[in-house]
Amino acid sequence: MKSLGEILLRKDETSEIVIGNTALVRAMIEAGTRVVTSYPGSPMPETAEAIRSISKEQRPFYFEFSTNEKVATEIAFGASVNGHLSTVFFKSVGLNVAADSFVQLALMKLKGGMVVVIGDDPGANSSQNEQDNRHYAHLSYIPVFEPSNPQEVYEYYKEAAKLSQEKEMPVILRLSTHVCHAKQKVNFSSYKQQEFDSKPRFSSENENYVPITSKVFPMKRRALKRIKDFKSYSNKSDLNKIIDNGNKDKGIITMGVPYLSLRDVMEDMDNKPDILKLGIIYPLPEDVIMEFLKEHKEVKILEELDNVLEKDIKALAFEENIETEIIGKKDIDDWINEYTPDKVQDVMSKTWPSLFKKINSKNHEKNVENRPAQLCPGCGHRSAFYAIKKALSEEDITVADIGCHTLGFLPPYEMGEVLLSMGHSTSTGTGLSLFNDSRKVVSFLGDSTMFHAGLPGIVNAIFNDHNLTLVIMENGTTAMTGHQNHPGTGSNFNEEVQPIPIKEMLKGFGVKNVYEIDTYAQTKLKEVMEKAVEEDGFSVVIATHPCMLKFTREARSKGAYKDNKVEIDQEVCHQIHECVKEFGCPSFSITEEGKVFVNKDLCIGDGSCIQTCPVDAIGLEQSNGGNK
Ligand SMILES: Cc1ncc(C[n+]2csc(CCOP(=O)(O)OP(=O)(O)O)c2C)c(N)n1
Ligand code: SF4
Ligand code: SF4
Repeated sequence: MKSLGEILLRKDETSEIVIGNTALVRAMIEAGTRVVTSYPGSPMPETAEAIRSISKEQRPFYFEFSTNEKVATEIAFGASVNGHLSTVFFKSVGLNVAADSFVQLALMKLKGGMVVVIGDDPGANSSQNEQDNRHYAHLSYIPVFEPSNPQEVYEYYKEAAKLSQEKEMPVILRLSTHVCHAKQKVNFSSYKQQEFDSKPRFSSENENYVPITSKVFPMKRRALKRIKDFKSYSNKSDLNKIIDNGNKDKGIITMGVPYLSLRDVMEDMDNKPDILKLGIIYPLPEDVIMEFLKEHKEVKILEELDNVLEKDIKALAFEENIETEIIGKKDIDDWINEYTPDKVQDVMSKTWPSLFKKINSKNHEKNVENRPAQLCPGCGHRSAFYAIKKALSEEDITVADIGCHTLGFLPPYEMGEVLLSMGHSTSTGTGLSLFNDSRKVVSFLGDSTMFHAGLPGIVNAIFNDHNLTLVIMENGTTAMTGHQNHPGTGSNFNEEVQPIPIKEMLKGFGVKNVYEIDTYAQTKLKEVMEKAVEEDGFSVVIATHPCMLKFTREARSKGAYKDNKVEIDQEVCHQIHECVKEFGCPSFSITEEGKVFVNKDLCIGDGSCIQTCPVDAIGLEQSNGGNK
């Protein structure tokens, strides 16, 4: 059996069952992409895993995880103006971080071409919002392609790359969670590996790359003209498809995942509406849309999240005096959550009740019980929250940030009462500390997030002499998105590098009170916290412990992890339940008689719970070679 790396590199025609994120990597290879950058975030991380499956020596392009999405975008931009086809990929909210540079891209002549792949997250499956990045298209004058399945991801990327190279402009490939993760047999073409050299191609002699003062206008004019010209491509493109069901009364204009769900919902219907499935959603194929509108009495615009298409199509119909009834979103619920088959059925039955009522009984989704998110057994963040909670008073204000440690806001810790965006916590905490003499402010920040967007807030707290305590939750990885390296870990995607030591860095910045302590040393951490919050000004506690999920996986794979378990000495246990109610390791549960029970399948035997028991009833299993 061939490895994923071998499949991705295979030069002849082949087909393989892959997820959208993997199909994307094959498309990058076939298109001759030269530089690829990213910052981790769902729904995109499997793209990097597929890239990792090809050894660095065999990888036909350069790849790196950059420190954040803006940096990643700028690197891809730089590579493109130097003549190399480049791609940056990141999650939905990553575009907000990249935006300051991203919105400039259309002004530039991108010699090598550049594809910006955005993983939107309708349903907020793993994001703090459901932002609809189609809005950025109008703002940035960048065309948007939207595939609905892995085969289309592969085809659309190649087409986007080709156009981007030809027209020397950026193109967005907008994916969404289910397109990234859906599995399908994808047909890959044969390809020839392109020859590259390292000859520098960048030249500012004949081209302006500095948009300042009046130089902005010709650049903007060119961006607008390119978008205008793109419309004729959009009108002719096969990426927009009509599914003619012979219904001249009713039609549906849709795209992406809603299209797939619609097909599912319409499977058993007799009088199916015609469908116009858009693959290019900006600039719209206006002629195709007008024709479709004219041919139908009523047209429903079926789109996930915001009414982006609806507004554009209604404006178009108004300008062209088209009398077709255009039906958009009916109520607020239509703006929320993924357009699964059940949701589409619901939305469509509000539009055409008689047509869609027949299938109302069809239950497309199985009800799966929601599993509450929780920190892993043995997670160092748990020990940190447990100890820090004991050091603070009820009055104190705690600010969360984004990462596994966000889960500290859940009971029993309830630490982290406000959350805005990645890296916000020091600055939000700073704002909370102003005109606030009686309540201490404590902000939490993950180590990866600190390098991503946390540093400006830290530098600001030093610069403006603010009064708060920052706890850096250092677990030596970007845990929440799948354990990617960051500048503090000592390796990047490709090789080992000098780690940036957080403590020394902060001291170098001029933070006077910096403490570093292993989170498993709970009593000591509590004391350090008590001291830090009493300091005047800005203090930092680096609460450090390796991510135990990563640590145990790696140690087990090397045969170097001793799988101990803890046990409860029922004769000693007073049923105080501190281990369950305050420490909250998921391995513990309480039986009906009040006895504490350890789930041995979950327990990793790290022993961080032992110190939480006031009567010393928890100990490592004797039979396993542990000791009390
Ligand atoms: C702008 C933005 N980019 C990416 C993400 C995805 N993301 C969520 S948490 C996280 C980093 C978590 O790492 P760290 O701060 O070290 O905390 P840990 O999960 O390791 O506790 C990332 C990259 C995001 N939410 N927002
Ligand atoms: S992945 Fe690591 S950091 Fe995240 S909860 Fe699990 S042990 Fe903790
Ligand atoms: S040793 Fe204690 S803290 Fe660690 S997993 Fe087992 S029960 Fe949980």
